[in-house]
Amino acid sequence: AQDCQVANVQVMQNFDRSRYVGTWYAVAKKDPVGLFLRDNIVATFAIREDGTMTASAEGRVIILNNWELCAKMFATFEDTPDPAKFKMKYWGAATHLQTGDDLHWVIDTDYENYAVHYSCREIDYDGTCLDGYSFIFSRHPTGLRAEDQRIVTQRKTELCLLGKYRRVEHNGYCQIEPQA
Ligand code: DAO
Repeated sequence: AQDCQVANVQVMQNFDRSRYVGTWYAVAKKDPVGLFLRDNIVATFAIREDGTMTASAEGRVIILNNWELCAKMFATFEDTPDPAKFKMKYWGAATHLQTGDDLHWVIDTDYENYAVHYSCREIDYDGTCLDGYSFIFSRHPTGLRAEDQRIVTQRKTELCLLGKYRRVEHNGYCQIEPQA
C-alpha cells in the first residue's frame, strides 16, 4: 500500500525474532522531531529465556544543548498480535538520556544483510504519520549491498519516506569516547 496510512503499512510477514538477534548497524535514519541518536548507531537484539525480545543500542548523541557523548541505551519489546509489531520501552544507562515508549515495527528483513525499521510516534488527523522515525539497518557497518539497496528503496517509498533519510556515519567515535 502506498496511501501513506499508518494503519496500512505492510510489515514483515512471519517475522522470526530468533533470526533477527545479533548486531545491526544503522546505515541510514529518518529522524523524528527532536532527534536523539545522531550517528555511530549500533543495536544488538537478543531473546530472553521467556521469549521476550530485548535490545541494547549505542550511538552518538548531543544532550543539554551541546554535550556530545555516546549513549548506551536499553530496550524491551512487548509482543502484539502481529509478530513484526512490537511496543518498545527504552531508557538510558545514565541520567539525562532519553526514556520513552515507542512502537517498533519490522518492515522487511532478510535477517542476514538488511532490515527496515519503522516507528510512528504521532498519527495525523488524516491517518498519515505526523512524527516518526525509521532505521535502515545493515549487518555490516560499511553499508548495504547493491541488491539490498534496491529493496530498501522500494520499502522507503512504500513508507512514504523516500528522500527523508540521512546517512548514518560509522567512524569509531563510540569506541574511543567515554560512555554514558
Ligand atoms: O533517535 O531520535 C531518535 C529516536 C530513537 C530513540 C530510541 C532509541 C533507543 C533504543 C533503540 C533500540 C533499538 C533500535
